[in-house]
Amino acid sequence: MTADCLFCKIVAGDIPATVVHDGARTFAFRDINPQARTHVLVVPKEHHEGAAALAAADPQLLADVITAGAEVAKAEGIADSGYRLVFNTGDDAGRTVFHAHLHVLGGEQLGHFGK
Ligand code: DGP
Repeated sequence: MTADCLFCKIVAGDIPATVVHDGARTFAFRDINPQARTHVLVVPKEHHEGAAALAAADPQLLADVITAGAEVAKAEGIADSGYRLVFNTGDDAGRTVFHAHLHVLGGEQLGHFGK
């Protein structure tokens, strides 16, 4: 756990959250400011700054985060209709929390870019 990291505190249970998955190395909870009908954040329990840092340090753990995202989507009932997995990176993406986290978004028709 890293002091002053919001998501480390949520994983530790020091800050309340609506937990939807508690695995060996991964953890998931509902986003406090949902951007879709279903919006869950999947995090590694260990602190890693972001997706690329996690990939470099522990590629298996990054794979575990993505697998947990797919399992959450299934448990939330959105696997068949489709969903989005997102890692925000940098200011233009509006990133605010510097503990790697995967957004699982779905439960409705999502806006599409490039069309
Ligand atoms: P990002 O923009 O990718 O850094 O996403 C951070 C997300 O974290 C954002 O969608 C809102 C969510 N969030 C921020 N603070 C809290 C909190 O205290 N609890 C929960 N459940 N989610 C939070």
